[in-house]
Amino acid sequence: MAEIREARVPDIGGYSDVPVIELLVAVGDTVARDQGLATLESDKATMEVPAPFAGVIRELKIKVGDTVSEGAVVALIEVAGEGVGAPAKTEPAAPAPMPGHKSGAKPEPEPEPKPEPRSEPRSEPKAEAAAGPAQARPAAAGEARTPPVAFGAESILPGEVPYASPAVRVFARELGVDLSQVRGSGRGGRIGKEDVQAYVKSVMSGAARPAAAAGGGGLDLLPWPKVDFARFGEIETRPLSRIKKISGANLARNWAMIPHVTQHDEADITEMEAFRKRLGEENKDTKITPLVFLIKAAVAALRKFPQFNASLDESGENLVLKKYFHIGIAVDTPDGLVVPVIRDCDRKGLLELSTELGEISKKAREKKLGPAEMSGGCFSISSLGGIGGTAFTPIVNAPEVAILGVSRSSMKPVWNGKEFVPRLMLPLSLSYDHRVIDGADAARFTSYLAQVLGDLRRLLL
Ligand code: CAO
Repeated sequence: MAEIREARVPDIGGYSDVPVIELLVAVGDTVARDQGLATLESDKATMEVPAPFAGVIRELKIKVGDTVSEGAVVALIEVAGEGVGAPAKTEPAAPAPMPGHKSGAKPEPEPEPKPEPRSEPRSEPKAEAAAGPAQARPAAAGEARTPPVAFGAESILPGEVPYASPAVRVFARELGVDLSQVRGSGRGGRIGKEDVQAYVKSVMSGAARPAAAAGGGGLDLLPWPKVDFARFGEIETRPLSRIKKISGANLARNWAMIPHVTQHDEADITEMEAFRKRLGEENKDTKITPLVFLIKAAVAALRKFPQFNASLDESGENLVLKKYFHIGIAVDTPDGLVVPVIRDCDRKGLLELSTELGEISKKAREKKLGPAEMSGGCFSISSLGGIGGTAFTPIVNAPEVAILGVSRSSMKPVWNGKEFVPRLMLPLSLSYDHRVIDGADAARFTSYLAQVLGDLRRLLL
């Protein structure tokens, strides 16, 4: 006899008003017990609401964009089975906890499932959850508890990428796909089912090679050291900010996947600085820093060396050359590094760029940048010149192929052929993807940059 029962959001570890980002089923679908019904995403974790019992989805009570808390009804499921009570009666299923979260003292018909062992690098759903609809079985009487869904904030920690929902992980595991090899096309690099499918297709067509098959490929790194720091003294543990988690995951990938080399150089900006000061006096309402001159000089160098204004495509076999000049600027915020993009820098003057730079820096620090304002960059500049230092090695912001690091200018004695003269020298550090750019080209690029900064008339050429 059929019975309509409510599937509710289980204990999600104290989170409330968590956005629904994905519905994993539709009305009329047959679902297995434990199968994902919807994906929730808080600022710290992605969680999947599992079906507490097998059956047919009769009604969905939530939609993408809603926010939900523990106990919210997600769907009405028609459960077929014996002894499940009166037909068409609506009966809530007791929400059970996610792993690692304590439940109330309700009598449970099944033994408490063990949470995933902490030592596992990535949380994976139970094998049972991988059964899928084909192996759906009717729920037995009293079988209303929700098994754990393995997910937690740690799922997006830099060391724990990739970022994918449990359903996608199950799907990938069924196909034997290592998710760390898959590029996510979703928000924040989230991997969807279609990304896994695209990866499988590219492997089958020979366009991509799994790391393990690449002969000595794969990083095969030691696990992160586990240290009980409290044994050595007093400690305090603070969670990483969301920005740090996301940028950390990107930086780790870029550092691991791009063969980096950094070319160092110096530009004589004595005349440029004199001009900048004059411009500042004439335009007291606008803060004009050396950075806007660097943006213009970078555009000139990108024009002259188009392979720097490029990206490798997904196959890694083609270089996509860009005819536009959108420059990413690394901005230091209290929560971490963000890289807003200033568009069409070739068409903007120093004053317009200064105004825009001020606006995006302010927006970045107020956490008001939208994803569109941080995408589409061709080349990035990371300036630590306002702070100090003589050189550093910035990490290329993939899929760009180069990034310019700028340190603090200082007066130096420079030999002019007859004598040492005091000149204001600006340190430049260009990191580049050596798969695309040769060392000689990098040296030409920084030399040209230095020439342009040394004599701004070259911008007119
Ligand atoms: N040499 C000497 N002085 C410099 C300089 C340089 N290379 N670059 C900037 N300055 C001066 C500026 O002229 C300004 O001087 P005044 O206060 O006298 O006007 C002062 O330093 C502060 O500049 P600023 O940092 O506020 O402005 P900016 O345009 O140079 O940079 C921004 C803007 C947003 C890029 C910067 O504030 C920032 O966030 N930098 C950090 C980027 C970062 O974290 N990179 C690391 C990434 S890798 O982890």
